[in-house]
Amino acid sequence: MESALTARDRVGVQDFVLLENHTSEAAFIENLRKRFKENLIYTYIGSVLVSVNPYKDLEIYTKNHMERYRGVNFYEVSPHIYAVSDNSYRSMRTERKDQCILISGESGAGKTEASKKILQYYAVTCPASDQVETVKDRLLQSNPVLEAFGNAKTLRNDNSSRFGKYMDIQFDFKGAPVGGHILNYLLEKSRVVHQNHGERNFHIFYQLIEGGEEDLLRRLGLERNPQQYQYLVKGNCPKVSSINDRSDWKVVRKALSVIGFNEDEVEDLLNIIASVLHLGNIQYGGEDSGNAYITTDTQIKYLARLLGVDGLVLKDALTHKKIIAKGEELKSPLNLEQAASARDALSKAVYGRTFTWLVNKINASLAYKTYKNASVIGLLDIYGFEVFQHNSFEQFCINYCNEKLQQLFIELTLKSEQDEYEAEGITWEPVQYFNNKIICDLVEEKFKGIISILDEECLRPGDASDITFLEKLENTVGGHAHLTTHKLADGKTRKVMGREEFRLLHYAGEVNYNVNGVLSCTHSLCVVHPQVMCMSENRILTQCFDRAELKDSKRPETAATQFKTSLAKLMEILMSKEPSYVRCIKPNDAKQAGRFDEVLIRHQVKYLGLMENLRVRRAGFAYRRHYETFLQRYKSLCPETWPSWQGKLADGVSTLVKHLGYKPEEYKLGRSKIFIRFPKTLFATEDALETRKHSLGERERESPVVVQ
Ligand code: AD9
Ligand code: MG
Repeated sequence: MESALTARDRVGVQDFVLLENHTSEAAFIENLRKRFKENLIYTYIGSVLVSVNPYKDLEIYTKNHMERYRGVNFYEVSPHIYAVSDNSYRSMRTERKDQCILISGESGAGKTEASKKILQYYAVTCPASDQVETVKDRLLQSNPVLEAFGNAKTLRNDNSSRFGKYMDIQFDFKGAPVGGHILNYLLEKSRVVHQNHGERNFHIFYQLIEGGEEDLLRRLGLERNPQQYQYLVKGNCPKVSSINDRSDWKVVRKALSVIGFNEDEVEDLLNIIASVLHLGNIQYGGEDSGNAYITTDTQIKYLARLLGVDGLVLKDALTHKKIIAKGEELKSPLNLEQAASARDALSKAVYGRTFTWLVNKINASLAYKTYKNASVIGLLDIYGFEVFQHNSFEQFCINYCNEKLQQLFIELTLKSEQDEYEAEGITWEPVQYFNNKIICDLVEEKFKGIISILDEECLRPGDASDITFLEKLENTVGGHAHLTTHKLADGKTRKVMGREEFRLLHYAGEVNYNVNGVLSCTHSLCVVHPQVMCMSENRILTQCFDRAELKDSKRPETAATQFKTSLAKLMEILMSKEPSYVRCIKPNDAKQAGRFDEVLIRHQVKYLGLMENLRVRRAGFAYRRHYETFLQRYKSLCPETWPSWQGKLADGVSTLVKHLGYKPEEYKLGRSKIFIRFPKTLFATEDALETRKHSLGERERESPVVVQ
């Protein structure tokens, strides 16, 4: 394959390690800016891909582009998401090691688009057969379904993923994709019942209302007007210019059948979606302090039919709570506020569990029978670090997740560098870096960690409240270097912080978390809901609400602990694989093409740890190449190695670099690779190659640089 680099590709440097002034953040950003203006959205830091969202369709994802990257070495073509995809694929094939590609960045930075591009690359370039075609289709079609149920319009992104996703793509011994498996993390269930101004509920609700056929809507008792539904009006944003709910509905219906949902399952699924809307329209009467009663019987009628439950039992469940104490069931009426929150809790539980059911169902359809023999490439598309004006339990979990991923990143990047030098017999100086383990420990340590303290308060009977949790936090970890509350050591209070907040100093910066509602967020449902839902005739709900759960006398795990456990499992999965990284950057908050907001970008460069990443990469040897690849590329620059070298590869490389005038401190020869310390050395060699190509003109075309 001919070297595909053109003069345009060389705007700025295509690998940040080649920057003259590599410690300067300004130089880093200037390089990003220069390339972004030329629509060069991808740049490397060594093998890490930095990607800036162009907010416009670029002609760089065609089949021709895919072909250009297939089987080609990283540095021979311009940086691209396909290069990362191909590199992982080839490592998986040649080294027989499972891979993972970790995609990070803030909301709207392009993570989900990147993961879709990777999946498409494999679908197009990997070997195929009839059975494989079905799997490829299902893998691709799982996206519109998961996005319909798990994505929503937010202020930051019209198609924001409101859940974290890790997807394994499984390949057989021929390298064909034969299966997949998805793990989902922390769906933002609060969106089902409430949306901020300018935001929407999950796409599926609008798709059903806008796109659903007349008789379907009639059967579900729905009107073709989102404004009729309390759960859809909170954000005052029923329509989004970049979204066509009606055509998306068709896409989703088709995707459901490709994945293998039968008509009964689709019917049950839509019954649930409609039920959530009816639940939202349930209204209560009664005095503030008195017992609440339901005033909207039509909704109960629809709900009873769609969910296959007894209307009276449902009414009872929506106005009473049951507590099991010492084996006895106690039932007491709810007041207005409690009843409304019981209704919303039921909606969130039904939607959340249905989403998990959906993921399980997709997994069943992607299941590869002889999974144990498959090689795997995992894709992680998970929420980036979030800092809002008001940060709640959800932001706490999201940022904790990012803290863990950063830890993994530091450990693996440094570890792999170190391992490589060791394997090649090269000595090097270890690099100092900030290890954020201290923050991870603060969150997750047994007994003394924030989650443990939260659990304790959640499960403690009596007067436990959001504020007692905060007090306990102050008493237990108040002196920690990374945690502050409004109380100062001398008993005075900190003005800048609210009474209901605690502040964590994350690796990426400070975030104030409000504890208001944290206990109810982490609590599991009170027993009424599972009891009613277990009686449902809806076949999905009977799977989601298991009767066994009612009998289980153990205290349920809190949401925080569940999240911690699932993250620990994720870390284990990722640790067992060879990672590649895609760091996504959002260029502006207006979702506009061509706008490069420096302040916003500087902030992301900081919390993505890109400068630190570059420092680590530069501290050792900026470049390393297998002898064979190096020789193949540059052999024409030395008469003794051109047109071919007959001796040992290492000797050939040694002869070549001596001829090029490399000084001994500029490089080292390892067991199978040459290590070059300074980028400028390689840069000069690249320039020499370029000059030679130009001077050879036509002849060069006859004898192209062959890259393996
Ligand atoms: V969130 O954390 O899920 O809210 P993401 O996933 O990081 O976020 P997403 O991939 O959804 O962001 O990208 C946001 C929008 O940017 C997309 O809907 C596209 O309109 C746009 N985008 C992102 N990447 C590209 C790209 N490579 N080319 C063109 C892009 N447009
Ligand atoms: Mg996303």
